[in-house]
Amino acid sequence: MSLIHELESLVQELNSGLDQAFSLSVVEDLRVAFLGRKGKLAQIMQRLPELSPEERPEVGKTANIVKGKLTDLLDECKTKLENAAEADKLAKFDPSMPGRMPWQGSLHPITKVMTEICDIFKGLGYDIVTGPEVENDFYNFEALNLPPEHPARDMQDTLYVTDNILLRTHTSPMQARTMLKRKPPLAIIAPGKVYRRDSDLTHTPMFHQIEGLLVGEKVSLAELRGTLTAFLQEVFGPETKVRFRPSFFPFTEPSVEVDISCCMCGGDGVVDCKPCRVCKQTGWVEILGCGMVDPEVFKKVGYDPEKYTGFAFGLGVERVAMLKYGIGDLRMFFENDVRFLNQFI
Ligand code: 2NL
Repeated sequence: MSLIHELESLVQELNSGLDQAFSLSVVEDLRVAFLGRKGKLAQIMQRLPELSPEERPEVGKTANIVKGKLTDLLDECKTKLENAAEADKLAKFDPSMPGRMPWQGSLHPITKVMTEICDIFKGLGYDIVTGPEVENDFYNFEALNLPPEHPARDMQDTLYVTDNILLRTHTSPMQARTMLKRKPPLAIIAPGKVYRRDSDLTHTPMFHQIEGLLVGEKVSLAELRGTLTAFLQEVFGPETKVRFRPSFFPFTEPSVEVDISCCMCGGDGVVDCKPCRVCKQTGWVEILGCGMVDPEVFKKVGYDPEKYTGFAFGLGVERVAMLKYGIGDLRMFFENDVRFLNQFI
């Protein structure tokens, strides 16, 4: 068989090879077998020296044409297979399938309760004020009628940075700051983190507090009672009973502690025939402290105690969240176990 004939028969041979090629890797194997360095075309061309110089140009020309045809055949088959694969993928794609849900974050239960409480007071016309967690002695103690000998100032209870600088032990410094800046009437809510040297089953060195202050002319204990009753029934439900007991705080006179009917047992003291663990069978749980602002506090911030009266209150956010959601262990809030947190999405 002449070389020209052999060259031309390569086209037919590749064609029948490609008829059986159902994958791109087979097409690639054929490309190597026909056009590779040691492929069929190259092997035929190695025999060119066997020919006379007159015959060589004709064979060379045929070889180029055949090479072009082989390349075209291979490319064509490759494109066909690629298109088929794409069409197959599209046929399998189901646009009606639901998309993958993105992971969703959610607010921490403490943040939720803080926001809820702030929103209730916003609705009553209070302004929200926030400020530094690192405070000085004056705003945290002195302005609030806590004299230097007061036990709360003890190193045992307060985290000091220096003699005069400390981590605030309550959010009242913000109320002192606001009173020094603004004149009455005013109604403010101070939410935030507070710090105390305390760590056991029911205390963490950092916790969250919300304090409220309302100052004006002829503000009375009756208004304090009405405001807090409305607030507590909003948070714990309209059936909640509210009880006021005399107490003591250095910055209020008179001072009051407030109990609500136990939201676990509804005030019965018994759940499922067992003694209620939340209220210890008393039917009541303590929820906040409050009182009429002590005239000494007004004097410290330059308000005339003859002209102005006011009420103030403070509550622990963790405690509200525990009662509201029936959480028995304070540490749950700080462990950040997603199985716990997922319940508040
Ligand atoms: C509690 C009790 C309370 C206040 C906080 C306050 C602030 C100013 C003036 C007067 Cl600037 N009082 N705050 C008053 C009574 C009670 O907190 O048990 N908190 C967790």
